[in-house]
Formats: sequence, C-alpha cells, structure tokens
Amino acid sequence: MVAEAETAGAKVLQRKIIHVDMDAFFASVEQRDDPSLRGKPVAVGGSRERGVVATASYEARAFGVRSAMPSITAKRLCPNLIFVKPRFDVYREASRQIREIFADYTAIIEPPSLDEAYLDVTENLKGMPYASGIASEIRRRIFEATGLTASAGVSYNKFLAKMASDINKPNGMFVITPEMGPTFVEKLPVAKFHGIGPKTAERMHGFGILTGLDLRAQSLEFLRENFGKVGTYYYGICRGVDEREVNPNRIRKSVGVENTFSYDLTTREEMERELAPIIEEVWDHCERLGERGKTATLKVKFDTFRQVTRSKSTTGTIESKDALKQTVASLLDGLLPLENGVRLLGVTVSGFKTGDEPQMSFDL
Ligand code: TTP
Ligand code: MG
Repeated sequence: MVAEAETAGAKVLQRKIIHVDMDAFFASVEQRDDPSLRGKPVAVGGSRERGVVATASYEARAFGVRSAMPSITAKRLCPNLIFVKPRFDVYREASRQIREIFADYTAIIEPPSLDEAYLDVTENLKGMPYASGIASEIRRRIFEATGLTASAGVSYNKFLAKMASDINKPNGMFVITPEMGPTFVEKLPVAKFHGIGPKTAERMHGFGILTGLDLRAQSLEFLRENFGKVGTYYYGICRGVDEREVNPNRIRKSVGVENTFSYDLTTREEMERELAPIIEEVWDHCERLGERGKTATLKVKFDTFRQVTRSKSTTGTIESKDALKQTVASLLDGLLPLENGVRLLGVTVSGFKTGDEPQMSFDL
C-alpha cells in the first residue's frame, strides 16, 4: 500500500511499531526476588503430578523445559529443576510499572498480556526520530525500574514487530525495515508465524505449504476458503503486510476454550474427564492475562447439533482453579440427565474486573 501511494507521488507515513516482551517473565521475577534462584534452572508452576510449567528460566530452557509442559516431563528433562509457585500479584505490579514507562512515549499502547505490549510510536510524545532509539531507552528504563530484562522488536507493523522481538531474545532487540520485511517472511516456516498455531500449521503442511514463500503462492480465495476470515491475515503476513492498528482500547472481556470430540460423550464421568483440560487451559489463560472473572459459562453441543449454554456468576470473582471447577460442575449438574450424546464442550470465564470495553476479537 505504501509503495503504491509513493508511486502515485503521495507522501504516506510509514508506521513505527514496537513490540516489547519481557524475558522469561514469571521466572525472572522469581530469580530477582530470591537470589538463591539466580543462575539456576527454575520453573514457575505446579510441581504436583498434574501440574504444568507456566514458564522456565533460560537455565532450565537449556534442558528443553518449556511453557505448558507437564511438570513431570520437565523434571525428567532437568532433574535439578526448582519449582516455584506463581505470585500473580507481584507479576501484576511489574506489569503496571512497565506500562507506566510505555505511557511516557505514546498513548497508543496495546498490551495483549501482562508481559508484552505493542506501541505505535509513529508520532511519539518525546518527538524522538528513531523507533529503535525509543525501544533501547524503554528497555533500559524497564531494567532500572524493575530489575528485569525485556526484548523488543521494531518494525512497520504489528506482525513483524512481534516476530522481531523474538529474534535477539533474551535481553536484545531487532529491527525489521520495510526493505527487509517481505524477504524476512519468505524463509520463515509457517509454524513460526505469529497467528498460525500448531493445528493450522499442520493443515498447511498437508497442502504442501511449509514456508512464507509457499504461503505467498496461494490465492486469497484459497486461503479464505480453507482457513476462513483469518485467511486474509495470512495472505498479508506472508508478504510482510499487516494493516492491524495498535488498539489501546482492546481489552479482552472473556477467555473461552472449547473442544469437539470424535465420539459422543454420554456419561457425567466422561464429561468431567474432558472438561478438566479445558478448565486448565481457561485458567492458565486468565493467569497469563492477570485477569479474574465473575462469570463461568458452560457450553454443550449435542449430537443433534442442539446447543445450550448455562452461566453462573459469583458475587466477587472466581479466585481459583478449584472454584472454577466447582462452578462448572454445578452447571453440569443442571444439564443432567443427558438426553443426547455430547459432541462439544466449552468453558468461558467472563466479567473481568477491568473489562468494561466492548468485546474484541481473539488475539492472533
Ligand atoms: P511469554 O512471553 O510467552 O514467555 P516468557 O516471558 O516466560 O519467556 P520469553 O523470554 O520467551 O518471552 O509469556 C509471558 C508469561 O506468561 C510467562 O512468563 C508465564 C505466562 N505463561 C503461562 O502461564 N503459560 C504459557 O503457556 C505461556 C506461554 C506463558
Ligand atoms: Mg515474555
């Protein structure tokens, strides 16, 4: 678009977008506050049999420990792994501090989670000419204020800024200029694209689409037909194009996860078993966002394709995973006995304390 406008002789403002992302966020906070953990492999999360790793220190990552990995697997990979319980209040406070720093540079800040944010600094409050200069200054100030390191990506759109922030992680930054953008995505495996999850990547592999260049060979029609609305986004990003604005009002109002089953569930036990990982995922997501909701919703689709939803609100907010489990269990009670087999189950938490803005779409 920019190139077109330039050929037409018009002067178009190239956007300057920064994506800032804290390094091993929860684990770094724990290492900061407990010097005995520094330089050691640390996992934040549950050490119990059914626990999962929320995040791991870079020392633990050297052993292959990763986010969302079952704690037992992590311990097997790294026998000296130290498990630490998460302290969300402390993470929220660090998050508040970094957002305060961002606000000195621009009002156009979109934080998709506690530890990251997109900033549009095209016209920044300090009149600084280079986005890379702003990113360096922000990273330095974050370290001074919190004792934590952050990485940054600088580019002309959100997708590339996000991809760039990973390149020199931890404690680094990278700039993708407009000249570099299209080439940068060519060689990139589709599984690495932000917004292409593992399931979508697998489907793309099935079509023989392995890299950005392969993706670019597909028509917009093909992508929309096979991937729906998000196909348009794919069509753009494989060309280094992403027109999404940094949206400071984009406050997520709910977190929902659902699963369709390859067989019909008929008993309460089966439903509870299938709901457990769904609840885990919903709760994990709430924690990463630093949000607590007041309403839980259970969605059930029957083999007849009839769908019902049941919601329950608490007076305060749902404060623990167990509380969420209990609420969902009581919603399930209300649907029993089952008249038909169940094809799909979904759980949503909504009514976040901060969520007073209109509902926005899921983050890509
Ligand atoms: P990330 O930014 O994805 O990870 P990170 O900051 O730990 O590490 P990196 O240096 O690669 O950026 O997520 C931020 C925090 O969100 C992370 O510290 C813990 C939490 N989180 C989870 O609880 N579960 C997850 O599956 C992931 C990916 C993150
Ligand atoms: Mg991070």
